[in-house]
Parts: sequence; structure tokens; C-alpha cells
Amino acid sequence: MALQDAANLLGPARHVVVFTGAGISAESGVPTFRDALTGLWSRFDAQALATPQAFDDDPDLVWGWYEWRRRLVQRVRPNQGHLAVARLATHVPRLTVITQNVDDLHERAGSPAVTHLHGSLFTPRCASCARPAPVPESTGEQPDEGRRVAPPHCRHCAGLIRPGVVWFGEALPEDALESAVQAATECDVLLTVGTSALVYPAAEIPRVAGRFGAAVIQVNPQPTPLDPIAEVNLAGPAAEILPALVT
Ligand code: BJW
Ligand code: ZN
Repeated sequence: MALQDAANLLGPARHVVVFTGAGISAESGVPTFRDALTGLWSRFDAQALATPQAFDDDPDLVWGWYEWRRRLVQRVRPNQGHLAVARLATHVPRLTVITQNVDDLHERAGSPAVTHLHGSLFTPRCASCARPAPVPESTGEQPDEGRRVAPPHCRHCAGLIRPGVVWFGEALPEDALESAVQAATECDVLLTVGTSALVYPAAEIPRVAGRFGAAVIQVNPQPTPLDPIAEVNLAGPAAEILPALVT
């Protein structure tokens, strides 16, 4: 049985990497990007929202959209999948958690030192001078998903504040990518959870781990391009499979 095969790989492992994508947060109520009916990109145009050009063209549209998403994340809770990942740290000598997600649900579940490859909804910065900016105070009012909101101005240079996420065409944070690649080359098991593995360079991480000899375990209800390199495919939702795997 696949679950037992996965447990047998995890049991003796000395360094496990957990690599997550939007699917791990789906059962908390955070939409994924590419799921056919519920994914953000089925309702919104990625080019008009998740590129530097989009922010230049219409900063209020882009800032409003990310404010809507930040507040949505603040209203939801980590699920059993995030909690199982945090628990895994007590089962293996070394655990590295690498996420493509811009939410903070791994941290709120108790995973310390999470590597965020695509930034965070909670680290806005100046689009001109790059200095960090405060997360806006909650007004108690919930911005709706299509509402334009003017971004704040930088207190240092008066430039526009932008979300601290990585848009298409932008480089990933160098330290995060470097430490993720390093961990992938060193681990014995990489557990990939809830990612379509379509977005590069992040999608290289499980592939690097496989090339360097790690066993790859995948948790995803749908097939992905990682199926051929995964030693074990656990087809199902993360919030059910992970607690069964990490008891
Ligand atoms: C469940 C579940 C449940 C559902 N349980 N599972 C090589 C080839 C081709 C293109 C490129 C390439 N290299 C670079 C590119 C271009 C581009 C790219 O990859 N494009 C492809 C899409 C074709 N990459 C970039 O532009 C990157 N930058 C770059 O390469 O820069 C080069 C450079 C170097 C030096 C200087 C300057 C430039 C940047 C990529 C940034 C991606 N950003 C986003 C948005 C972040 C901000 C935001 O949140 O708005 O990141 S896009 C979006 O996709 C987001 C995600 O992190 C990322 C990955 O998505 P993820 O997590 O896999 O989600 P989904 O929805 O795709 O999948 C969900 C999965 O969960 C599904 O499989 C479901 O089945 C599953 N699931 N329910 C478990 N309950
Ligand atoms: Zn500034």
C-alpha cells in the first residue's frame, strides 16, 4: 500500500525536505492557482495581476487584489496538512520546509524557518527603494476581490508600496533559492505536496532532489509532471493524507 511505502521511506530518513504548493492550503479555504473550477487563474488574468508590468499599469488594481488575498488568508486557519508537516519535525533528525506559498499557514501551524520561494503577502516593500514597509492596519472592512485600493507610499522615498511576492519574470529571492537547492541536494527524502510543478525555477527543486538520489514522495489528488520521478504517489487531499502519514 502506497501509504506504508511512504512511511517506510520516511522512517529511516535523516534529512527530509517538504516542498509545498497552493494545494496544501486549499482545505483551509485559500484558492489554488490552476485548479480548473476554483483556481485563481480560472477567474483572474495572471498577466494583469501577477507581473511587474501589471503593477506599473494599474497599481490600485494589483494592490487591491493582494489586499483581498491577504485578508482572506488572515481569516483562515492552518489545516491538518500544515499541522502534520509541523509534527514531522519531531519524527526526523532534520526537516526543511520549502514553500511556494505566499500565505503564513505553515508558520501558524508551528513550522519554524520556512523558506518562501515566492515571497509573502505579509512583507510589502517599496517598489522604488525596496525598503520594507508596514503591513496595512486592518480597517475591519473586507476589500472585495475586484476592488481597486491605492497602495500606500514609502515613508523614505514616497515611492509606491508593492506586495512582497515574486511575480512572473522576477528573480526569486537569492538566499531562499540557494538554500532550497542546497537542501534538495542533501536530503534523503523529498515530500512534494499540492503543487502542479509547472512554475520554474521552483519546480526544479523536487527534480534536483531526485537527481541527487533522494526518494521523492508526492501528495496530490491530480497527476502532475512529477509523477514519473516520484517513488510513491499518494493521490488525495493533503489534509487527509499527511495526518495519516505523520501520526
Ligand atoms: C491539492 C489539493 C489538496 C488541489 N491537497 N493538493 C522554464 C520553462 C518555462 C517557463 C519558465 C522557465 N523558467 C522560468 C519561466 C517563466 C516563469 C514560469 O515558470 N512560467 C511557467 C508558468 C511556464 N517563471 C518565472 O517567471 C519566475 N521567475 C523567473 O524565472 O525569473 C527569471 C529571472 C532571473 C533573473 C533575473 C530576472 C528574472 C517567477 C515565478 C513566480 C511565480 N509567481 C506565482 C505568483 C506569486 C504571487 C501570488 O501569489 O500572486 O507563484 S504564480 C503561482 O504559481 C504562485 C505559485 O507559488 C506558483 C506555483 O503554483 P502551485 O503552488 O503549484 O499551485 P497550482 O495551482 O499550480 O497547483 C495546485 C496543485 O495542488 C494542483 O496540482 C492540485 O491538483 C493540487 N491540489 N487541492 C493537495 N487538497
Ligand atoms: Zn522607498
